[in-house]
Amino acid sequence: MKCVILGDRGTGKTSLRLSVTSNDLQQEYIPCESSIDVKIQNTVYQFTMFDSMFGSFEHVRSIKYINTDVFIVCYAMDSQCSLQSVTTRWFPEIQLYQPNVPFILVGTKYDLIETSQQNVTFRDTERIAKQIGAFSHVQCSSLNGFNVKLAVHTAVQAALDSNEAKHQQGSCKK
Ligand SMILES: Nc1nc2c(ncn2[C@@H]2O[C@H](COP(=O)(O)OP(=O)(O)OP(=O)(O)O)[C@@H](O)[C@H]2O)c(=O)[nH]1
Ligand SMILES: [Mg+2]
Repeated sequence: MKCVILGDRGTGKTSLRLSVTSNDLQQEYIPCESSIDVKIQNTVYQFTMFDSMFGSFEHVRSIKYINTDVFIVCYAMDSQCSLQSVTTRWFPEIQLYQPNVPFILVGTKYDLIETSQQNVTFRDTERIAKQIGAFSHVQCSSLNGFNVKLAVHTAVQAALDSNEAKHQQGSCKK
Protein backbone atom coordinates (compact mmCIF):
# COMPACT_ATOMS: atom_id res chain seq x y z
CA MET A 1 0.00 0.00 0.00
CA LYS A 2 1.54 3.29 -1.08
CA CYS A 3 1.02 6.47 0.92
CA VAL A 4 2.34 9.89 -0.02
CA ILE A 5 2.56 12.58 2.65
CA LEU A 6 1.91 16.12 1.46
CA GLY A 7 2.11 19.48 3.19
CA ASP A 8 4.07 22.71 3.39
CA ARG A 9 7.77 22.82 4.24
CA GLY A 10 8.39 22.19 7.88
CA THR A 11 4.93 20.86 8.70
CA GLY A 12 6.50 17.68 10.07
CA LYS A 13 6.04 15.21 7.19
CA THR A 14 9.39 13.48 7.62
CA SER A 15 9.04 13.46 11.41
CA LEU A 16 5.63 11.83 11.12
CA ARG A 17 6.96 9.13 8.82
CA LEU A 18 9.97 8.45 11.02
CA SER A 19 7.96 8.43 14.22
CA VAL A 20 5.73 5.74 12.74
CA THR A 21 8.42 3.59 11.22
CA SER A 22 11.44 4.11 13.47
CA ASN A 23 12.24 5.20 16.99
CA ASP A 24 14.98 7.53 15.90
CA LEU A 25 13.90 10.99 14.75
CA GLN A 26 17.47 12.27 14.78
CA GLN A 27 19.06 9.67 12.50
CA GLU A 28 21.77 10.94 10.17
CA TYR A 29 20.67 9.23 6.99
CA ILE A 30 17.01 9.80 6.26
CA PRO A 31 15.61 7.69 3.43
CA CYS A 32 12.70 9.24 1.54
CA GLU A 33 10.46 6.24 2.05
CA SER A 34 9.84 3.79 4.85
CA SER A 35 7.49 0.90 5.50
CA ILE A 36 5.55 -0.51 8.39
CA ASP A 37 3.26 -3.52 8.74
CA VAL A 38 -0.25 -2.51 9.78
CA LYS A 39 -2.72 -5.12 10.95
CA ILE A 40 -6.39 -4.41 10.38
CA GLN A 41 -9.02 -7.07 11.02
CA ASN A 42 -6.49 -9.91 11.00
CA THR A 43 -4.88 -8.88 7.73
CA VAL A 44 -1.41 -7.39 7.65
CA TYR A 45 -0.79 -4.64 5.12
CA GLN A 46 2.64 -3.36 4.20
CA PHE A 47 2.22 0.38 4.36
CA THR A 48 4.95 2.34 2.58
CA MET A 49 5.12 6.04 3.30
CA PHE A 50 6.86 8.57 1.05
CA ASP A 51 7.20 12.16 1.99
CA SER A 52 7.46 14.82 -0.56
CA MET A 53 11.18 15.58 -0.61
CA PHE A 54 10.39 15.77 -4.27
CA GLY A 55 11.49 19.29 -5.01
CA SER A 56 9.30 22.19 -5.84
CA PHE A 57 8.36 21.35 -9.41
CA GLU A 58 4.78 20.21 -9.43
CA HIS A 59 5.13 18.00 -12.49
CA VAL A 60 8.13 16.22 -10.94
CA ARG A 61 6.25 15.68 -7.69
CA SER A 62 3.22 14.42 -9.56
CA ILE A 63 5.21 11.50 -11.00
CA LYS A 64 5.63 10.27 -7.44
CA TYR A 65 1.86 10.26 -7.05
CA ILE A 66 1.36 7.44 -9.54
CA ASN A 67 -0.04 4.27 -7.91
CA THR A 68 -0.69 6.03 -4.64
CA ASP A 69 -3.39 4.35 -2.53
CA VAL A 70 -3.83 7.15 -0.04
CA PHE A 71 -2.50 10.64 0.67
CA ILE A 72 -1.84 12.12 4.09
CA VAL A 73 -2.24 15.89 3.82
CA CYS A 74 -0.51 17.66 6.70
CA TYR A 75 -0.87 21.04 8.29
CA ALA A 76 0.98 22.05 11.44
CA MET A 77 -1.21 22.99 14.38
CA ASP A 78 0.96 26.02 15.08
CA SER A 79 0.69 27.38 11.54
CA GLN A 80 -2.43 28.96 10.01
CA CYS A 81 -0.48 29.35 6.82
CA SER A 82 0.09 25.61 6.48
CA LEU A 83 -3.65 25.05 6.98
CA GLN A 84 -4.47 27.55 4.24
CA SER A 85 -2.14 25.67 1.91
CA VAL A 86 -4.25 22.55 2.38
CA THR A 87 -7.09 24.20 0.48
CA THR A 88 -5.09 26.42 -1.85
CA ARG A 89 -2.30 24.06 -2.80
CA TRP A 90 -2.39 20.44 -1.67
CA PHE A 91 -6.04 19.59 -2.20
CA PRO A 92 -6.02 21.14 -5.74
CA GLU A 93 -2.89 19.13 -6.50
CA ILE A 94 -4.58 15.85 -5.53
CA GLN A 95 -7.64 16.83 -7.53
CA LEU A 96 -5.53 17.56 -10.55
CA TYR A 97 -3.32 14.47 -10.55
CA GLN A 98 -5.09 11.75 -8.54
CA PRO A 99 -8.72 12.79 -8.06
CA ASN A 100 -9.87 9.25 -7.27
CA VAL A 101 -7.34 8.59 -4.53
CA PRO A 102 -8.60 9.09 -0.96
CA PHE A 103 -6.80 11.34 1.51
CA ILE A 104 -6.88 12.10 5.18
CA LEU A 105 -6.15 15.44 6.82
CA VAL A 106 -3.55 15.32 9.59
CA GLY A 107 -2.74 18.13 12.02
CA THR A 108 0.86 17.72 13.20
CA LYS A 109 2.63 19.17 16.28
CA TYR A 110 -0.32 18.65 18.59
CA ASP A 111 2.09 19.11 21.51
CA LEU A 112 2.40 22.80 20.56
CA ILE A 113 -1.33 23.46 20.81
CA GLU A 114 -1.10 25.15 24.21
CA THR A 115 2.00 27.25 23.62
CA SER A 116 1.58 28.39 20.04
CA GLN A 117 0.35 31.91 19.27
CA GLN A 118 -1.13 30.82 15.97
CA ASN A 119 -3.23 27.88 17.03
CA VAL A 120 -5.61 26.59 14.45
CA THR A 121 -8.98 25.73 15.96
CA PHE A 122 -10.48 22.27 15.83
CA ARG A 123 -13.70 23.75 14.44
CA ASP A 124 -11.87 25.33 11.50
CA THR A 125 -9.95 22.19 10.69
CA GLU A 126 -13.01 19.95 10.92
CA ARG A 127 -14.86 22.31 8.60
CA ILE A 128 -12.03 22.25 6.08
CA ALA A 129 -11.74 18.45 6.29
CA LYS A 130 -15.45 18.16 5.40
CA GLN A 131 -15.30 20.85 2.75
CA ILE A 132 -12.50 19.16 0.79
CA GLY A 133 -13.89 15.66 1.25
CA ALA A 134 -11.14 14.20 3.45
CA PHE A 135 -11.84 10.63 4.53
CA SER A 136 -11.04 11.66 8.07
CA HIS A 137 -9.13 14.16 10.19
CA VAL A 138 -6.57 13.25 12.87
CA GLN A 139 -4.42 15.49 15.07
CA CYS A 140 -1.16 14.03 16.31
CA SER A 141 2.35 14.70 17.61
CA SER A 142 5.44 13.02 16.27
CA LEU A 143 7.36 14.42 19.21
CA ASN A 144 5.48 12.46 21.86
CA GLY A 145 3.80 9.87 19.64
CA PHE A 146 0.25 11.02 20.38
CA ASN A 147 -2.19 9.64 17.75
CA VAL A 148 0.50 8.76 15.18
CA LYS A 149 -0.68 5.16 15.04
CA LEU A 150 -4.25 6.38 14.69
CA ALA A 151 -3.21 8.52 11.73
CA VAL A 152 -1.64 5.53 9.99
CA HIS A 153 -4.54 3.19 10.72
CA THR A 154 -6.97 5.82 9.45
CA ALA A 155 -4.97 6.19 6.23
CA VAL A 156 -4.92 2.41 5.70
CA GLN A 157 -8.66 2.29 6.32
CA ALA A 158 -9.23 5.08 3.79
CA ALA A 159 -7.31 3.11 1.16
CA LEU A 160 -9.21 -0.09 1.96
CA ASP A 161 -12.62 1.59 1.84
CA SER A 162 -11.79 3.25 -1.44
CA ASN A 163 -10.61 -0.04 -2.97
CA GLU A 164 -13.76 -1.75 -1.83
CA ALA A 165 -15.93 1.02 -3.30
CA LYS A 166 -14.11 0.77 -6.65
CA HIS A 167 -14.56 -3.01 -6.59
CA GLN A 168 -18.27 -2.69 -5.97
CA GLN A 169 -18.67 -0.13 -8.75
CA GLY A 170 -16.87 -2.53 -11.07
CA SER A 171 -19.05 -5.46 -10.18
CA CYS A 172 -22.29 -3.45 -10.66
CA LYS A 173 -21.42 -2.88 -14.29
CA LYS A 174 -21.18 -6.61 -15.03
N1 LIG B 1 7.01 20.26 18.62
C1 LIG B 1 7.01 19.48 17.54
N2 LIG B 1 7.87 19.69 16.56
C2 LIG B 1 7.82 18.88 15.49
C3 LIG B 1 6.87 17.82 15.37
N3 LIG B 1 7.05 17.22 14.18
C4 LIG B 1 8.07 17.87 13.59
N4 LIG B 1 8.54 18.87 14.36
C5 LIG B 1 9.65 19.79 14.07
O1 LIG B 1 9.30 20.56 12.94
C6 LIG B 1 10.43 20.78 12.11
C7 LIG B 1 10.14 20.29 10.69
O2 LIG B 1 9.93 18.90 10.73
P1 LIG B 1 10.14 17.98 9.44
O3 LIG B 1 9.67 16.62 9.81
O4 LIG B 1 11.53 18.12 8.95
O5 LIG B 1 9.15 18.69 8.43
P2 LIG B 1 8.96 18.39 6.88
O6 LIG B 1 7.53 18.62 6.60
O7 LIG B 1 9.51 17.05 6.54
O8 LIG B 1 9.83 19.55 6.24
P3 LIG B 1 10.39 19.62 4.72
O9 LIG B 1 11.00 18.29 4.38
O10 LIG B 1 11.39 20.73 4.77
O11 LIG B 1 9.24 19.97 3.85
C8 LIG B 1 11.60 20.04 12.78
O12 LIG B 1 12.32 20.96 13.53
C9 LIG B 1 10.90 19.02 13.67
O13 LIG B 1 11.68 18.68 14.79
C10 LIG B 1 5.96 17.62 16.45
O14 LIG B 1 5.09 16.74 16.45
N5 LIG B 1 6.06 18.49 17.50
MG1 LIG C 1 10.95 16.46 5.16
